[in-house]
Amino acid sequence: MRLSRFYMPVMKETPAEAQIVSHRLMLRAGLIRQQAAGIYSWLPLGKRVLAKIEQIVREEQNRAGAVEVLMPTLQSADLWRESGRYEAYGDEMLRITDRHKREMLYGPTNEEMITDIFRSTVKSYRQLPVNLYHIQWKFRDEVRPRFGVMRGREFLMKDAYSFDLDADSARKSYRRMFIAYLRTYARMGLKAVPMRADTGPIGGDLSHEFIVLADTGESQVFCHRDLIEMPVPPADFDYDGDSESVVNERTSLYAATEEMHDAAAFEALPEDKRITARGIEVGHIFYFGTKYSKPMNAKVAGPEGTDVLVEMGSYGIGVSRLAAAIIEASHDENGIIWPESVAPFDLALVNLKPGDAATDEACSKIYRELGAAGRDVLYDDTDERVGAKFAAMDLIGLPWQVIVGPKGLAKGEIEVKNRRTGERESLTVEAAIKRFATRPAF
Ligand code: 5CA
Repeated sequence: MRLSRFYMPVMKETPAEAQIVSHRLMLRAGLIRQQAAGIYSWLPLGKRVLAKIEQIVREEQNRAGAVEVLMPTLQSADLWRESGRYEAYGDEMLRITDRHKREMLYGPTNEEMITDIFRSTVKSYRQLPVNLYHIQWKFRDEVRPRFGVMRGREFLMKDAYSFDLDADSARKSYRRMFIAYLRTYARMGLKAVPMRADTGPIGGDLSHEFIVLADTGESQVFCHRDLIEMPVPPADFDYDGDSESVVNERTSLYAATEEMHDAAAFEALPEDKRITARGIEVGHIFYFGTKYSKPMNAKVAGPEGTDVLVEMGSYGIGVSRLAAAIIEASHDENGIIWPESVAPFDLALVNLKPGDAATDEACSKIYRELGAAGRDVLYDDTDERVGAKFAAMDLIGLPWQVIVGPKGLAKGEIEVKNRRTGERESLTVEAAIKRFATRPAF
């Protein structure tokens, strides 16, 4: 993409309304724009990041055996009356009446709808287990939407729902998602720690929140230091094999959010292993048994011929929140530093002197060849001042900057800058093309 044709409304000033760094940087780098309290448009750079995050989430869900669907944002109130949550959800639910005076709502979550789909299509235990997920916008009329997309009213969530014949296999489904989550966040460059958590309005007695430690996090959390650096299972992890030891290795170490905190158990840890910190909740998984299948009568014919209520769990990831969480975890005083796996473009190509025949030709070659190799290049071909170009590129935080100027070219060289480390390296045009032509595996 040529910057001269792109739409990237960066701001020099720090927006006054933004209290945390990710919100400030998302506004300044032109990723999002507020439309109403807690409701945002995603501008091109933000949209690209969101798509990258979604894709990682999707790949890891698929790998763990979950199957993608897409349910609507609008739901019928009747379904929620069946589960008893229509009244219970209270003011957080956005209620809508259609022209026929039918009561509808903008979905804050989808347990009821997926249970309805399940009960009308799955009849036998032989069809189990099933895990269906979608990536869809949700609406929760939060009392205090704040920090940009971190706590929005409209936000993008991945929500998966598992159906099993009995508690044992439901716990297996839960562990699959637990492991998929570890991989998902690690691929985005995040260290997310699973912690025992309160189940809130979703319900059930077993749940883990996945927490990224950050000073600006909304939750107070307590955990064992060893959890932070623990390596995650590999891409070829056998989901049909032993998931218990991976999960137990983690759940046997202390980690809890404030609501579930057991001060005595925490104090019993050696002092140098105790971490008390703020955290961002980037995911939450639940096992709630028959909480929805029972009132909604979701049954299958069991092996003995009698009907059995299915055991369920649900598994959420805050997709739009992750864009902000990644920035909280990865930025410096000049702007965002995107991990390569979620960067809106793979690299920036900066032409220091557009109009100069040699720089134009070198840039055009790099742009075309890397484009043909499937890499996403943002080519700054504008007449901006050099200082402004560098400031904008640092602000938007692409992992690499390939800088082409007449002086270097006269010696046959261009410069490659690593945004994270600031390290610079001189290379020939050919060497730079070779370096960036293949997309690394994340
Ligand atoms: N049905 C379950 C799991 S599918 C559920 O709704 N869980 S949840 O309420 O915990 O939400 C899942 C994830 O969505 C959270 O972990 C969080 O990362 C994200 N999330 C929740 N509320 C918001 C919000 N207001 N703004 C941005 N992200 C949010």
